[in-house]
Amino acid sequence: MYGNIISNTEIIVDDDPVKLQEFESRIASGDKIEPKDWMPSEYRKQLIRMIEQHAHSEIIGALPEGTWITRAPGFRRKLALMAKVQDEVGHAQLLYSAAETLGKPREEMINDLISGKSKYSNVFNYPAKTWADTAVIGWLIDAAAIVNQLANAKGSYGPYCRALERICYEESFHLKQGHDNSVFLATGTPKQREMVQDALNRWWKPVIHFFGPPDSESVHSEKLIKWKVKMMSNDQMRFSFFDMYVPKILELGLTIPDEELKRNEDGTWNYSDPDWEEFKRVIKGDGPCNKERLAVRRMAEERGRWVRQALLDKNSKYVTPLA
Ligand code: FAQ
Repeated sequence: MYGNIISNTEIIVDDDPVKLQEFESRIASGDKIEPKDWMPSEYRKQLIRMIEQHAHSEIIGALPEGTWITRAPGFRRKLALMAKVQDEVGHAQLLYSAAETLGKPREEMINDLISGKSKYSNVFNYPAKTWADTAVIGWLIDAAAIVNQLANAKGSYGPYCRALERICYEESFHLKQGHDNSVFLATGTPKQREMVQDALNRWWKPVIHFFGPPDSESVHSEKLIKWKVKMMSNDQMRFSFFDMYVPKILELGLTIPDEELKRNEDGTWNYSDPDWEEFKRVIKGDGPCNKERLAVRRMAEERGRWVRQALLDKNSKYVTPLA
């Protein structure tokens, strides 16, 4: 038996070499792979890992900004932030559905998140200390996410690409909301400028980490790029982000907290060591907010259990029969 799922997520690693070759030719010719198509077990496993981590990142990503909804200055900003946070949770729904097409049940994914088994993006383990942090998250984290997602939306797995395409439309609005808030603060009073500069100083390193370790240390990139799951390497994404956003940050009169940041003639960038040891600690669960984030998620799971049970119970007084 080759490359079949033998339980929900346990996978036999041998793959039929003939089928593997056909699969790789389809990918090379630009075909999309769909859930019922044959795929190597490693492709399935890697997609589950990546899409699931992405889904967790969206749901946990709602938390740092979510704490600012009640404190956002003015009703219009509260409304915009509430809509943005709601969108992020919606993205998690789309992504969990895409991951489910590969055979891993949603409940198992959620359990792996709250037990700490699954990873999610490093950036959401830092606190949003002031209103300016929400501006910088909305602008630069969403921008970083768009660089990644626009590229991967052209990848090989149909359900993930379609989810990413829709997500990118919404993230583009988020980016405008974050940019608008950042411009407002950067062109405001000296105190407001100081707030947004402080926030940029706090978020710069986590944003650099966001794209993953340098290519020389990336574990999965080679095969993911070969199978068109990742359409750019970690460094290519990071450099593309620098190309687009460094000029925009400087345009606002802000200072980037890295004196060594410089574009080279070949399109690569020099930047100071952003403390990759910190990155490793944070993604292993030892960042400033990891415990708090998972505790909130665990509480939400526990508090929502009665709703899920009521929906599954056909005789429940909470469920109106459809017919
Ligand atoms: N954080 O071999 P590589 C958003 C791990 S959505 C945590 O290079 P890969 C929207 C990696 O998992 C944000 N862990 O990995 C929003 C692996 O560990 P493993 C999320 C990271 O997969 C905005 C190990 O390091 N986006 O922001 C990170 O080839 C605002 C080795 O690394 C996605 O998930 C990290 N940053 O490349 C929401 C996009 N980087 O699993 C609210 C999809 C690496 O072996 C507010 N994912 N690791 O234990 C990807 O494109 C890729 O997974 C990368 C990493 C590029 C993130």
